[in-house]
Amino acid sequence: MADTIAAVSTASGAGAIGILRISGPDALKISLLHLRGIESESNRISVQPRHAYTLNFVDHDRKLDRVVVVFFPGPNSFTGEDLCEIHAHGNPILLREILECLFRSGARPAKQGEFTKRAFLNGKLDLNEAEAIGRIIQARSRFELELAQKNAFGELSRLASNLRSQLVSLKAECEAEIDFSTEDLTFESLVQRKNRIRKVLETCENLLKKSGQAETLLERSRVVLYGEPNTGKSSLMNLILGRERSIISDIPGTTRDYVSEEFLLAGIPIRLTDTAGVRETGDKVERMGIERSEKEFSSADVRVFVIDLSQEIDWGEFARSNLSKLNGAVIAANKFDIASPGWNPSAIRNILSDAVVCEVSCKTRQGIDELIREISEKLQSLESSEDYVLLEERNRYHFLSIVRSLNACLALIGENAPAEVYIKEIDIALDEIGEVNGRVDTEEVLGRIFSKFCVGK
Ligand SMILES: Nc1nc2c(ncn2[C@@H]2O[C@H](COP(=O)(O)OP(=O)(O)O)[C@@H](O)[C@H]2O)c(=O)[nH]1
Ligand SMILES: [Mg+2]
Repeated sequence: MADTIAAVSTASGAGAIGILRISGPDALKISLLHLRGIESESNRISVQPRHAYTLNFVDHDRKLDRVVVVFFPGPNSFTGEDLCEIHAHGNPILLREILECLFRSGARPAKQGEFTKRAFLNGKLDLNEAEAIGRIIQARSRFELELAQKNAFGELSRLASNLRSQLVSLKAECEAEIDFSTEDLTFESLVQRKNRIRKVLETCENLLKKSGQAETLLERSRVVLYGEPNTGKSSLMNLILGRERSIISDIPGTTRDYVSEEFLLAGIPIRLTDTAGVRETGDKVERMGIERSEKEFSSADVRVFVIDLSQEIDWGEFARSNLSKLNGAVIAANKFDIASPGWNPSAIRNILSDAVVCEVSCKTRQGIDELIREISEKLQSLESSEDYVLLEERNRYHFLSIVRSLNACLALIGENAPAEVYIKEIDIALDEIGEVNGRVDTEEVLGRIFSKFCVGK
């Protein structure tokens, strides 16, 4: 029989409210030892499930707080056990005192992820959903959150169940052949069998590929500002960042190495980089800086090419030297406030028909919001979560094993091996897909998964 655990479930630090959870067979009994105001007329305690009670929380006779208490009897609770939620004021010292009272009355401190682990053990969640909760709590970007939400709502589990039933019917078919067949399989049905194996194989390979791409996207996206000296790259850096980071000067060649800052742009974690202005120079240090700028720019996720509209630009020459760099970049046409009279955005659109050109002025701030919007749209198009599924390390391992055994299976069929032999590979694949949906029973694996959670989750 499980014991009763308790922890503060809201984030540490001060907040309007802080919530404690107590889960286990004595959750209600222990809570009631400290709650006053719930006695009915006959002095017998009757607590309605899922009803919010406003009560006093006491330590013996000392009143600690006015709290809201909700009781969720098992199995209809998050953990599947009797669970009590105490909503107190969110002062960490107060929450600690309430928690100490619960410990003194028989609860024990919950370990990391123990509430979610109990939910899993009681069949309230499968392992993918439990892992997804961990990611929802810790997601650092909207993209990561969306990926985690998909898994929390069972997308991966459904996919695994579907693959599992395909493998089960493949296995049944092979078994029937082993048990009953007096003659060999026809050529057509063997081709069909191979195709069905290939289909499962491709789904798994695709999943691994998509997950790999999602992992890359979870890294900070890199936005790089690039252009000739004095075009206003450092001014733009500071404006987008919202504070003075780069040195701005009318002396060309001021920024000699790139300068980076990490922050959230429209909810997306990025690293914004201001680079050394690109020009012909005899200065060795400046040349090194320019080489680094070129490298940063060519490998950026979103490239912002800054031009200075106050200069007369020979667009033919400009196109010849920069076409490959302009392709796919956001063009920040800066110093719009002092643009030369000949300026017209069509000058760029004639060179590059689908160019994204933003007329901006760092001096008047005109166009800056549109520029930021263009950059974040580019970032979002990188991160359309629809196309991606995220596999936690554990599942990546299982899907890799499935790919390995199904490839082995196909190779065996190719060598005319009998069904008795290659059915073993299908068995391995079936075991692995079972693990994806959480047929995990070793304490060690569970410990590893839930230890990534924080206490109270
Ligand atoms: N009039 C005007 N001047 C600007 C604008 N943006 C930057 N500058 C000026 O242009 C000079 C070079 O700016 P800076 O940001 O250091 O350019 P960088 O060399 O590309 O980093 C500075 O004197 C800025 O004040 C703008 O939009 N309008
Ligand atoms: Mg600069």
